[in-house]
Amino acid sequence: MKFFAIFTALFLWTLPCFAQENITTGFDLRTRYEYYQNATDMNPAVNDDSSYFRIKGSFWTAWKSSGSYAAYLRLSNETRYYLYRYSGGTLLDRNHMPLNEIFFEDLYGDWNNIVGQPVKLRAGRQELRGEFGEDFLISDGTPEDASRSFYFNAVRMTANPSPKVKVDLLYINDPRQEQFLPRWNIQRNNVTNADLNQLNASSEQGAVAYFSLAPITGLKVEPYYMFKHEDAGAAAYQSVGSNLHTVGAYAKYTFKPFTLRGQGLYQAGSYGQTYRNAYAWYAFADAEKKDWFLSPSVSAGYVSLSGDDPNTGRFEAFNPLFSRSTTYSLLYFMAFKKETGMIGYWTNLKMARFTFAIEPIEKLKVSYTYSDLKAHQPVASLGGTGTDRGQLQELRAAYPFTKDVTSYVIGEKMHYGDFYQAGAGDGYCTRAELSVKF
Ligand SMILES: [Ca+2]
Ligand SMILES: [Ca+2]
Ligand SMILES: [Ca+2]
Repeated sequence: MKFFAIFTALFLWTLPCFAQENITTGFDLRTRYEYYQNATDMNPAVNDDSSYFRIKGSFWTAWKSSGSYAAYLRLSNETRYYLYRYSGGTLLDRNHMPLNEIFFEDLYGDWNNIVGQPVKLRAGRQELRGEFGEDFLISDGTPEDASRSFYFNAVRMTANPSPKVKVDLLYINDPRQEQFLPRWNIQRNNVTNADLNQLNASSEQGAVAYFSLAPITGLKVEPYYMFKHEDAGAAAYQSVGSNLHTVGAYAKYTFKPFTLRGQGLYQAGSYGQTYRNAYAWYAFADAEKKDWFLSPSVSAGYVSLSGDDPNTGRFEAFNPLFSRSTTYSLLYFMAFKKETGMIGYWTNLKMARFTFAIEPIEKLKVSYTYSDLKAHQPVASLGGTGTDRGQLQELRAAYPFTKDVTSYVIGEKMHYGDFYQAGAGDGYCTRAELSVKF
């Protein structure tokens, strides 16, 4: 509650400036159809399939003073209409549309040009997606609700001492369930009364120092330090408390038509009573020729995330920090629940990845991605004999009708390898989305 009190105070503090008010409002509608087959149990003999629509509506209002202050509020609801949903062979929902809660997706205040300096403060519930190093470590502050929301409860100070230097300092507080702001029409389990909108595996806090440097034309270098605390009480990889330090850097170098980009990091800290250390790195090369027939582009790269060696007392699994997200795959995002206790906990991975994209007609972008996934370490509980996670294929088409009306379709297939039990079969998923901004 202390955190809520602080950002409410900051918000209220900006209100006297309404004398020079400048208010804009809007409504966003996001509609999706999603289908998953054999995505969570890797067993074609057991039904874990689901088919459903997702309808998300958001009302927002933004206020800007003529001086240094601004504020933003966004209220959202996402409701699912299940055609059917199975888990472990049991039908959980059929032709069912439980109206979900209305929640604060964003509520923050800004103080720009603090005392005339190039320093900005943003306090409250806010988005951090797309801001830090290709979302590799910071993208979703609410991983347990997947893509319903992405917000962080955070205080962020950004300093721009020169055009080539930016420094961000962040404090993050993301509880397991909503604690800070009111909700309406809260959904609860009939039997256990548990809140059905869990936000995080367990409550988490973090502190980040992130430096964005542009030393020469075309080059970006972004070193960082991140601290993360995880409470105990979640499943598997977050069952005990953890304090984790991460040091690393992201770099990107563009020399048209090529781009080289990569990231490397080291993690160390505690995991319950044991020591944990881990690493991750990736490197990609991209090329695009906008002026060629069909505007082709290609991307190839490799991702390595350390896994826990079962023969040591230490815990060596890479922790994706605040980015348990669908960056690499909608379908395989689901697979980590069985392995780590949490969806989207990308870890213990060696992945070679290749993407080819074209624009067959103006604005329509079609891409194909092939990924070969392996594990550093076998995981005995999955019942496999090896470290071949499998081969993942993704076909995607995106078409913006206008700036405010956008659409895309994704289809994915995963052929599971010997990292899983014999006869694990294939997994499939589809998503079609239409978004409208009013
Ligand atoms: Ca299945
Ligand atoms: Ca989320
Ligand atoms: Ca170990």
